Amino acid sequence: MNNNFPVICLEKLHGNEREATMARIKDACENWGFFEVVNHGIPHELMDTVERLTKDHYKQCMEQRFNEAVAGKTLDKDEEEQEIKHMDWETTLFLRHLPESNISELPGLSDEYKKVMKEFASKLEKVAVMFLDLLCENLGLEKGYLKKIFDGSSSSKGPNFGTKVANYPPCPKPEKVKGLREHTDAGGIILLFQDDKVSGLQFLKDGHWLDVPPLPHALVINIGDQLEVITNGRYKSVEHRVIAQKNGTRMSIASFYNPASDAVIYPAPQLLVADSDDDKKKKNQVYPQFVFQDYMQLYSKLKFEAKQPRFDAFKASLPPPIIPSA
Ligand SMILES: O=C(O)CCC(=O)C(=O)O
Ligand SMILES: [Fe+2]
Repeated sequence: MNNNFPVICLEKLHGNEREATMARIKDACENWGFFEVVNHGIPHELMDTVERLTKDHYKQCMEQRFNEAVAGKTLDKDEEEQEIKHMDWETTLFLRHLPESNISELPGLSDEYKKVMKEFASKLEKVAVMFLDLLCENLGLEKGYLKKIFDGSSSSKGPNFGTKVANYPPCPKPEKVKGLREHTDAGGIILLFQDDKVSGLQFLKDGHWLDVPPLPHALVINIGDQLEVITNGRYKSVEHRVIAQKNGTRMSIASFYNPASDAVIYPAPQLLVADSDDDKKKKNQVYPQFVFQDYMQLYSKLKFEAKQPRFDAFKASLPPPIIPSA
């Protein structure tokens, strides 16, 4: 099933295979919504250190708490064989990088871990910003178009960028609880450094759940709801979930490069029908216009629901969108 899962070597963007590589990125964005990139420029040694320190932190600060607070209680208490739908079998730690870092204020992290995560985040930020321009190129949007939307207004604090460090502990009854329930990601572009041995991440393609194969030192990239709106549905944010595993703890470090809180999100006029007739353009605009922080407020309540009602809520609550002329 997974034989064709896109794995793209970014080094080839610098040589005579650039065109073919751009075409692979286009196919991955249009037809998969999930893909892996290798040779992305982030040093493997740095990734190895991130992995080692993340696993150390989990062992020291998270594992016991999870076992006491969650593991022992939830599964044993409920003798019925029904799936538990109100929780996820994971431990999480959230780091914010932009608009300003909160890493130095977080308790329980060693100075070395803080320093390494800051360095990793600054490298991931560069990859995310580079990707926004690669997407522009593939979409026929001018260079910088997406970044400018993500930057927000002139008085804005700029894009939001954060990392969710998760560990999915082994689960004795994976049929009863998900590592992480099915959802799409709210934001822009997501870069994930996942465990190279313990799998579990799946995404939906053509009605089937497919595994995202573990691949050492790769970054998994996926598209969030905001890029679906801006591309007027040309790229889709794809449903994904994590299956809890009986054996092994799975590390996952997901970094979310999102628009500024005050960014106005709307389909790029260039991606609506190339027709001078304004009525036709409006008809072709299947996504609404909204302010990113309003979307996030709704998402925080409806993360595990289908995305369409979220988009519809903005269609219903706002006056007809203003479509700037192309
Ligand atoms: O842990 C993973 O592999 C995915 C995490 C994820 O989808 C999320 O946090 O939104
Ligand atoms: Fe996600």
